[in-house]
Amino acid sequence: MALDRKQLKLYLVTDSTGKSDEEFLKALEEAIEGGVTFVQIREKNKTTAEYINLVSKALEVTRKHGVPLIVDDRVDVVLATGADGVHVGREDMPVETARKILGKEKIVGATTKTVEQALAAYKAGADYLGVGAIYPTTTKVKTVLTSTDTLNDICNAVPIPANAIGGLNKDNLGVLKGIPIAGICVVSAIMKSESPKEAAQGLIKAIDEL
Ligand code: TZP
Ligand code: MG
Repeated sequence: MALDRKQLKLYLVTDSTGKSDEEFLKALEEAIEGGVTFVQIREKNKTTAEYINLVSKALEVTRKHGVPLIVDDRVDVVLATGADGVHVGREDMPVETARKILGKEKIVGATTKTVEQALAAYKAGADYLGVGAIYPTTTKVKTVLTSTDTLNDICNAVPIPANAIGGLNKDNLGVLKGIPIAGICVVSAIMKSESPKEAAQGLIKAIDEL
């Protein structure tokens, strides 16, 4: 699947904690209706069987709306469900290996925190980069902060799109002004909201005002 940088404008990384599958799928659909353009399913506490089941159901929602859905880390779950690709972090499968297994039609995204890592991920076949955490996050404890200067340098160093991630919400995007990101990635700003649709709409508005 060829990835257009516009598709990365509002990138939702999911967290189904505290939600039944039905509640999760409803939140996902509402978020897409509110403007989410890209979805990464990220589950840390599911069995493989549960993960495959949830991704299969989520794909019905994302396909209906023409939004790509990729899976965090789990190349096996991508192969099992036919999802659109994978996102690999620093401790996950190397980009080159994921690309080799999934082929050129699938999306492979990578987390990078330095220009050197960004160039390596690009050369290894990544389609886009996630860069952060920009702010401290309550979602992922094991991450370090990345400065907006580094984010800017990464965007200018590689020809593939890069998104900012980490602690972002509609009221704190100002630090990203002028940096040529393709979009932002959020977890809590949408997943912890009472109304995922309104949360997504608010984020789109804030991105447009940058
Ligand atoms: N990678 C870097 S920060 C982060 C990930 C997956 C979590 C971002 O979550 P939130 O809730 O938007 O801060
Ligand atoms: Mg990971």
